[in-house]
Formats: sequence, structure tokens, C-alpha cells
Amino acid sequence: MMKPGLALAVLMTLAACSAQAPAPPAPKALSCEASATGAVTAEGAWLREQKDINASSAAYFSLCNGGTAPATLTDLSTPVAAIAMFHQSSRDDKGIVSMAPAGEITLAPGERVVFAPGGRHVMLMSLRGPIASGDHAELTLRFADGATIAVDAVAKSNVEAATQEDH
Ligand SMILES: [Cu+2]
Repeated sequence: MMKPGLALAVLMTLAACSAQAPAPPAPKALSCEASATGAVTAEGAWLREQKDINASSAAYFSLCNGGTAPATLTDLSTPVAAIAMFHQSSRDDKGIVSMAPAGEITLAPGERVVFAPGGRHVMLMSLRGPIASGDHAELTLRFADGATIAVDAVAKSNVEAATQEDH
């Protein structure tokens, strides 16, 4: 049995330790609460600049299911690309990053799903033209129940995009 004094000393040591640890990054996800009058909303949409139309770009946003029924994101379209696919990036134990189709994404009521570099993203292929930093593109998100959400995404430079990287 530990003496109360010793237990306190251990606790204080732990507290000192955690005070020196680097502060965790501020959570990007805002709160998301379901309510009877709520709906699915998309926030903070952006895409990556891409000057080479034979290369790909990617779009990101944060989705909140504010409604009381599950919502399944099935499809996305945008005038800037002929092909838009949901992908999931992952890093294996050797540090190799790969990506795979993410398929449909179902959000429970009150659930938030964040699309961000290094994780879920919308791969944009067969670009209709170069995408420059500051350009706007409309993203139309389509759900299994037929509902759609249109959201305005602004293109960020690759330098800016790198600061959004999730680690
Ligand atoms: Cu991808």
C-alpha cells in the first residue's frame, strides 16, 4: 500500500512531465450536435492548387450530421474535375503513405467526419483546367437519400496546404 505522501509525489511528477510535453494541436473538428431541426452541413471546404492538368488535385472539408437520422455521403461532383473519388490515405509501419478508395461514408447523427491531408480526401482527377491558389470551386455533395449540399471551396497553394497536414 502506497503512503498518501508518496502517491502525491508521484502525481506531481506526472503533472510536471505532461506540462513539458508539446501542446497537442488544437482540434480542427468543431462540435457537431444532432437535433430535430438539424441538417448535414459542410464547412471549411478547400482544394489544392494544381497547375498541371494531367496531375490530380484533392478537396477537403468537414462534414457534420446535425440531423437525427444517419446520412451516407455517396458522391461528389465539381465543375473543376471530371472524376471525384473518396480516398483514404494511410501510413504503414515503414512510413510509406498509400491511399485506397474510401467508398461511401456514413455519418451517425451528431457525427463529424473530417477530410484532411494525410487522411480522408476527395481525389480530383481529369481536371478541366489548372487550379490556381485563390480560385473558387463549387463542390456538390450527394447523399443516399437524394439530398445534395453545395459548398464553395477555395484553392490553397501547396505551401499553405502543407500546413494543414495531419500528423
Ligand atoms: Cu487520393
